Amino acid sequence: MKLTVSQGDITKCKVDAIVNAANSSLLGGGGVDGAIHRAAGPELVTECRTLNGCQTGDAKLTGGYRLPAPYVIHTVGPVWNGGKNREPELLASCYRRVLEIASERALKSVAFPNISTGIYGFPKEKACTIALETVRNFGKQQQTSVEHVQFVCFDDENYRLYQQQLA
Ligand code: AR6
Repeated sequence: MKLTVSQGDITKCKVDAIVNAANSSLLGGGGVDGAIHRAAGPELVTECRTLNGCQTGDAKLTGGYRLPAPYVIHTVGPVWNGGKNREPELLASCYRRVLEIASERALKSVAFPNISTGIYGFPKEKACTIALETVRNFGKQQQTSVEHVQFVCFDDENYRLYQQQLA
């Protein structure tokens, strides 16, 4: 499994699935969630309404509609609340569940945003370490169709952290 980092807008990524940092309603919101829903078009929320939401740490797949990516895997990161409410464990679970679902669907390429590090306030450096460790371990331990995982950073701080920690 190859891991790469880039900076930009995840809605432009031509991969098998982009990941959405959603909330438990799966009905849209701000940040990357808002950008994905705007770019995918209204059919996305129509499909999301049939899913009955999603728990923190879990993930669900939909079509990508008007996005270049044919699928979106929506995951719900934890809200940072000091770190003693299982936030690290729940964030790791998001990355694992996405890769499990991608593997079930035989997908080869997945692009992740920096889950929970915006509106949900997870410290960026800790989140970066968890993301890279969890994805690397998954690649080593599980049989998976996923050959390429891209971390798409939006802000400069995350981009710098991912470049440092991946090196
Ligand atoms: N492409 C890639 N990354 C982006 C984009 C984009 N177009 N836009 C923002 N980011 P956030 P969260 C980055 O707040 O913290 C929503 O309202 C951003 O710089 O989108 O998991 C949901 O509905 C940050 O690094 O998600 C939830 O209610 C990262 O994406 C809540 O926000 C995540 O920031 C989820 O909060």
